[in-house]
Amino acid sequence: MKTIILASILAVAAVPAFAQSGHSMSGHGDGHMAQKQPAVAGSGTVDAVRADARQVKVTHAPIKALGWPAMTMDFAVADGIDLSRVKAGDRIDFELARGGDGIYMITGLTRK
Ligand SMILES: [Cu+2]
Repeated sequence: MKTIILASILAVAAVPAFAQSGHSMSGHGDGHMAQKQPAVAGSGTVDAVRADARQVKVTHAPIKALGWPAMTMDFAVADGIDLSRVKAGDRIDFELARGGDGIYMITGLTRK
């Protein structure tokens, strides 16, 4: 009995690991991978900048491409975007793309 229980635990543990390695390869076509979507444009006003956390809080206009209404939310910001040049109150245009975790992050940012 002990052997069977151990074997089933190993099987459960092995499945996510296998799925992870599959996800690092492109083109497996199971439909939920969205990294290849084009970037989505948005605009809004910066409410807060947390450069150390690579995050900005933005009140953005509706983003029709995503079906998002206007709202205030936190975004992660891609490496390479200089947050020292962005401050609360700035009006910005930005681009969003999904990160590896599937969550939209800011991959392009320009002040108006
Ligand atoms: Cu939003």
